[in-house]
Amino acid sequence: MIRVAEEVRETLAAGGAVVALETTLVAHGFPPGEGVEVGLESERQVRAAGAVPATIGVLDGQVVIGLTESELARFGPEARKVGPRDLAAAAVQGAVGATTVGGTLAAARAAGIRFMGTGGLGGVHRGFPDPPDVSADLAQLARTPALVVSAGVKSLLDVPATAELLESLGVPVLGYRVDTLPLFYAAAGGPPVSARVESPAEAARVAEAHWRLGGGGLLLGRPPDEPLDDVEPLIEDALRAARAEGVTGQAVTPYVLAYLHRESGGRTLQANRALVAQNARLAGEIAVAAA
Ligand code: PSU
Ligand code: MN
Repeated sequence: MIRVAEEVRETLAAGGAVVALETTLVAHGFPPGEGVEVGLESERQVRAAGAVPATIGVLDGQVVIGLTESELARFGPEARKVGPRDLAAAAVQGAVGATTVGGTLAAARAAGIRFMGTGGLGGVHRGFPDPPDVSADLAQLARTPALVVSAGVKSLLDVPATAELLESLGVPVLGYRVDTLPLFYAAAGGPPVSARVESPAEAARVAEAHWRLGGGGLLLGRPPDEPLDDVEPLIEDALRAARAEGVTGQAVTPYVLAYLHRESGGRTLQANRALVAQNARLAGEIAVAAA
């Protein structure tokens, strides 16, 4: 049921550097067609760092670890959004399953991959909605020995609540050359990190030590190189629109991202593309340092 691409399998067997990449942002985080470009650019960044990319998704009854380019092209807006709980059903039912950070981590753990790059981690949604909405990314990260590089937590969430929950779950929140967790588009203003690291090698050493101590996942926040500091009012508009239209659950994040991409005249789209690539690059550098 799990298919690991030959290059990924051989690299892992030799103790080499492999970086897991997700497919939810490919299918649901960008306008149709553009997501695939973002996914391919992430793979190029991982390779430029000297590591092997393993883009993960569910296809033709299998959890595929290391999608080919033509397979990745099948992850469009009609793909199912697949968190940790959805992997098995998506595989058995032959769905095209775009894995979230949590879904990707669950599959990566099965293959022994320890590093991942993404845009922003999911977390606690704002306003404590009824029913409450907390991304499965958090629980899966807590139980998976892997380091995820992201631009922090997506700022459409309740970021302080998410940071508190990460602490409760025992997940180290590292800052890459910063003392506070980046806010996805914005670089500053987030909660303090639990430790700051200055280099890929230091991040790798902290992760290895955490795992030797029996720990699970770690989050490493890398601020975007060209942050946007004025998106918050638009985020509030987007969340209001989502509520007014009755958008809930798994649909909220894609709805809000699409709203922002549209209403910002493409500025958030450009920023999101860039930060995903930057995070993939850094995840590759850390995987190489660890190897
Ligand atoms: N990063 C992005 N765009 C995205 C995501 C991350 O730049 O679309 C996705 C990830 O797959 C993450 C998901 O796991 O958003 C969180 O969705 P939810 O809040 O429904 O768990
Ligand atoms: Mn949710």
